[in-house]
Amino acid sequence: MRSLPADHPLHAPKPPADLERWVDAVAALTEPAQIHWCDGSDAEAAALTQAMLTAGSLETLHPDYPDCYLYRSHPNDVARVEHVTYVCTHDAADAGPNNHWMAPADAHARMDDLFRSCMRGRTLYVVPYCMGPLDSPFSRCGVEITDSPYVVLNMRLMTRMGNAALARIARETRFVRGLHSTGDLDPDRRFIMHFPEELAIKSFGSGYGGNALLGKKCHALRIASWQAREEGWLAEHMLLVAITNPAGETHYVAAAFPSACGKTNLAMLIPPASMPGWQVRTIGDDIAWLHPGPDGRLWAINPEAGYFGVAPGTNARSNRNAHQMVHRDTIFTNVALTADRKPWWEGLEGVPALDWRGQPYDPTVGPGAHPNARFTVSAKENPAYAQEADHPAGVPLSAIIFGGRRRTLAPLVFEGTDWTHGVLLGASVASETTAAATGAVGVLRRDPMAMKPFCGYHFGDYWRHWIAVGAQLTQPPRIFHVNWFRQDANGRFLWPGFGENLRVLSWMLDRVAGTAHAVDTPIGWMPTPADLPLDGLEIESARLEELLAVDTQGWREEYARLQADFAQYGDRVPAELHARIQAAVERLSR
Ligand code: OXD
Ligand code: MN
Repeated sequence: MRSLPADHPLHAPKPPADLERWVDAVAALTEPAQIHWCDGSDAEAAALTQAMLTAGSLETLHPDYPDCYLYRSHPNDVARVEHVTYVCTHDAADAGPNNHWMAPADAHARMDDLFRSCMRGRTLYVVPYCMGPLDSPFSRCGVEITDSPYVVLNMRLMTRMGNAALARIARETRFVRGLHSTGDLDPDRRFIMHFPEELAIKSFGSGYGGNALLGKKCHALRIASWQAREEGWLAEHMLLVAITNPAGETHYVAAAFPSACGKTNLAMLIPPASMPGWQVRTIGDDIAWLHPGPDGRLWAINPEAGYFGVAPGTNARSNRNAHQMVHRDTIFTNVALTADRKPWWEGLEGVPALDWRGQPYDPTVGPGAHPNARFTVSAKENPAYAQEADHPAGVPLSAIIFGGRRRTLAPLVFEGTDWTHGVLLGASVASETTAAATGAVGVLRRDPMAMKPFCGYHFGDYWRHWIAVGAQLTQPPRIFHVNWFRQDANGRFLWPGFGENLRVLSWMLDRVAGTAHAVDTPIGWMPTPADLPLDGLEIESARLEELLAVDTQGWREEYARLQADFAQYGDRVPAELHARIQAAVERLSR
């Protein structure tokens, strides 16, 4: 059944026998017209691109955008679909109330029915990939079988894909099996199933982003979080940055925010002109795998090799690096087009001619670009790309930041008093929902560690595991909570955000160095306005006071809500977290 394309390099590694058997079994079920083993070469990408252009499923853009293409997904298939995303463990309790659950046998039967004959007339692509540097002991491999050339092209940008990954798989033999078909894009026949005990994923009926690029959310978060617990590490929804201060010292920081809360912008932050000598370089913008090191520090790698970033709002002011890097070798999904075929989205100047559906743009009908329109681009195109992203050992973390999008209550920044308190800060993250997932936008929901849609097991066990990992660290990173999104009564943002966020990061790094002052409050350590480096920033002192105030009554109510939210996780919630809430509530009541 296996047929190599004519231009397949002679040095293609021999796949392990169980991979070949799996591909044969999937082919017998799905009945593709042909099978293509992806080698990851430029020639392969060029051929796939050409075939999609000929078929009309990709479009070329203005010559100012060399090797950039536009893809329009089906209008019913524009975001992750959490309501049909399942974790299928033998014991339902292991998936936890934070996941939808189905018994593995039932899930396999349902999915196999959907997959039966679904690739007739299509090509089955075998996509070997490695999450993380090819030579890192922390990296993990997978193979995605898909019938979507768009998925192949995206996986090539987002992961280390092709022969090199296959060679590692042949050596290691253990890999995550991801089976994907766009099916008929019928939303009623769309499911994203995870089988962590089998290291397997089955995704049917969507061709979009996190539903279809199985290396990303499905493998690197849901399956990897399970694997990480078994192996003693953490798979997290975090960006990773290298921050160098004017003295030339570099610190590595990881930050978890819910989807579309500015992780990509923070990962590519441009220091304000009034902070000369600072430099921020990007290691990752979405996912970090964290390992306790033999030196008692926490070491991080970015398992991805590219960015699948939200386009709307990206411009030279909000994210100059991203704006610059999406001018070549980029796949745009669901953006609008100007009359001269330049990609366009809200936040850029001018108006488009065609909206994301390809219809003449009419602002009374809706936005030009879909609010979850994306760019896919290799991380190497980022002018601020950090070479450390390829270090097999990763980078040691000085700080971890949690945050959410909250109009009220959560101050600009506060710090956990120790690792366990930091775990509570992560577990209490809440954020107003965005367009990255289907469903209402702007509703406050609890999103612990920004992992609500991505943790592959019971949150109570997950927090326990976080505490256990911390217990192995003699030099743990400090843990902070931020909120860039506070608004005043008139809906005006209180904090300018973007590059100015470096002021908050600078205070954090001084805390790490032991040189910055903070006040001991019931919710954690907090700077006073005088503690933040604000030279060159014009901001009214009343605003700063509001940003750095602790609303006693509001926090009592918040902790009551948190306890109610924790109640659903029953006695798996670590007693330490209850104790920390209790201590905070007592201090607030004094
Ligand atoms: C993403 C998300 O696409 O979190 O990164 O939704
Ligand atoms: Mn994400």
